[in-house]
Amino acid sequence: MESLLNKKELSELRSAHDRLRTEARASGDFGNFIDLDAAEEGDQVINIPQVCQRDIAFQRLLYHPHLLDIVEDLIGCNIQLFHDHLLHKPPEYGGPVFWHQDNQAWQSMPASNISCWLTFDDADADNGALRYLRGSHRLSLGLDTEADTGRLLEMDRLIAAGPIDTVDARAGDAIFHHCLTLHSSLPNRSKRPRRAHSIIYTAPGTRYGRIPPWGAATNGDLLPISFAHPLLRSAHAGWTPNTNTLLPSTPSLRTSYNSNSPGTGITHPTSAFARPEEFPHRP
Ligand SMILES: O=C(O)CCC(=O)C(=O)O
Repeated sequence: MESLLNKKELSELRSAHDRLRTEARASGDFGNFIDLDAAEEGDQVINIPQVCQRDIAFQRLLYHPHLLDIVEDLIGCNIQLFHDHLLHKPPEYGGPVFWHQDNQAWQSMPASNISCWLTFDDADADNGALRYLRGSHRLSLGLDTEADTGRLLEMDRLIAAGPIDTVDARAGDAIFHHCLTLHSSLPNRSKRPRRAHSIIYTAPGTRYGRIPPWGAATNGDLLPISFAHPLLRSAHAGWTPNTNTLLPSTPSLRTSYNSNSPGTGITHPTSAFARPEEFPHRP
């Protein structure tokens, strides 16, 4: 969707993005989404989870009416936050994100989660645009992966067959994708940043093979409504959204999204490959 954000919203979100990245660098608590196979030394895709609990601008964004209207068309009028996260490809050192299917990690049942990827800078083939395998949300791709790489079996064959769409987006645009859609992103070799953010929505009542975004693995549990996973829109009479008070932080905020240590959960297929400590922090 073009121009989902206006100039004021964009400027507020850019400032919040910059502030949270500065803080994350200082604390060292951030993830790195890069594809190690394709990355060059120093490559980074900075990832910070649950920014909606770290800055009121990101919390308000969850309730953006245009955004929720689109999500309502896609998954219905009861909408719960699965999680959100900030994604940043620094100029020249922004690495690629490998092809993956989000639901490989979440195993949501029914598989209906929707991601809204918003960019705060123009994104194109030079600075890390997203790529999609057209129609892949309709493929019955299994969840079996290669033991050593974590990549989905069959994925490489499907991608080679295409067609692949590289989606250019202007600052303030939003792209929506289904949790079964195969997607990846190009490296940022330009001198421009690629500041982005993703919100993942779910319908209350969905069950998960793995609890998001940082709990232990589950066995088909529901996702309780909580500070970290609030209801964003509801058909229930009298329900009102919380757009003015920052939700209390939860212990999960101390954990990088990329962590794959026991008990913290892996929440994104790319996260298993993240080892930020191996990468120097470049200016
Ligand atoms: O921002 C990127 O480059 C990757 C985003 C992604 O994989 C996602 O939002 O699921």
